[in-house]
Amino acid sequence: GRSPMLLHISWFTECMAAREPVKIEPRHLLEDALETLSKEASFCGSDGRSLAFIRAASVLRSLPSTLTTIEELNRLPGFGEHSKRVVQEILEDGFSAEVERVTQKEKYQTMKLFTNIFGVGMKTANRWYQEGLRSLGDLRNSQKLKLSKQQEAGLQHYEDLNMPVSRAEADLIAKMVEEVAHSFLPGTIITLAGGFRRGKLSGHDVDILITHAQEGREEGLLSKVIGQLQSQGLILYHDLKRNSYHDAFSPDSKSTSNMDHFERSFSIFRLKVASHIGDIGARDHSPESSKDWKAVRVDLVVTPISQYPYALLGWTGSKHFERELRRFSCNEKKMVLNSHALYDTVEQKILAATCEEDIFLYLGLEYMPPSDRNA
Ligand code: 8DG
Ligand code: MN
Ligand code: MN
Repeated sequence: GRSPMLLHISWFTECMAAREPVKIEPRHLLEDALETLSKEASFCGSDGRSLAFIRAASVLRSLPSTLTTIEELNRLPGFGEHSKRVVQEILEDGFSAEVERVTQKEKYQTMKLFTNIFGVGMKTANRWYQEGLRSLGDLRNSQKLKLSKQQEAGLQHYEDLNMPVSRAEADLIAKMVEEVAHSFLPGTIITLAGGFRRGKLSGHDVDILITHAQEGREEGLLSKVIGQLQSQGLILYHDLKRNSYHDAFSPDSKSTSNMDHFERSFSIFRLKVASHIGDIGARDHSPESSKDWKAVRVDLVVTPISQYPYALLGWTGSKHFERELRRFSCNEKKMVLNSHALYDTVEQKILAATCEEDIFLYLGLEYMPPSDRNA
């Protein structure tokens, strides 16, 4: 018979095609509850448990309509006992005592606060928590704390960076990048990836792919683009990484690592906004509240055209979709998929692709448009 994953993906495609675009409140409640438990598990170092809750939330998200009875739940894949229990609780009582207990926990609240800082991962957040730090004020006032440049920027722009980025803002930033890129290299192709490519109306950052139809022309472009934007005062933070695929990614490395080897910059842009737009003015009454700009996280990724379809697939997400797809290719197809290539471990060769459709074809899957990848 067909593999569970293949069934899951095709079941998932059908559901996504049928779903309504509007989120219904109870479903939201269920997903949020499962996501809270997933976060809590990851804060405790239980990655397996965390993933189980993510899977369950993802299944709910892909349903065409709201779940109302526990019987419907029993017919769904991907639900463990714990997730079922929590969902049942919410369906019956309107809330889950366990979830409420978690959100009240000081450790949970602090870890959530700290890991929402750009540049702060679980390990750092946990260390700070153990050291007795509890608030952003604690971090800002601490004398002995050694922050990286990235964390400093993350802390400085915390409020802005935790405000959603709108589609209009994302388009504006893509346009800015495109104009500057074209001034250095006409024909540069700029693509908005990430959640916005999946049709989301807002996101936590802007993911931009940069390529050029002529292989190799894209090399060195990013530092020029960043330099130009910086001289215009549009960059608050950047961290340029050189590409490393020449040494690190080769057919015989057979790397299953999810780390990318593209030239890239995880940066913070200074985006001009009309001061009456958004809740900037409403947030407080300090002189800062009249500021006419907003800090926005931007991921810029440069890819040679030969790797572009893989980079596009990898950077469109969602994270959970990518994880499931990579697991599927590995387990069911004995192929290693990452943002650079697809490697057939049986034939021992890299499979070249000219578009995303090629990749789905190699994997024996029906093509899924980006809007179906919101798992
Ligand atoms: P959001 O920003 O609206 O919250 O959602 P998103 O756009 O789906 O999430 P994201 O965190 O911006 O990630 C977008 C995709 O980028 C995700 O599927 C994973 C992919 N990605 C890579 N490499 C890397 C990497 O090194 N870091 C991060 N953060 N994402 C990466 O392929
Ligand atoms: Mn994103
Ligand atoms: Mn991103």
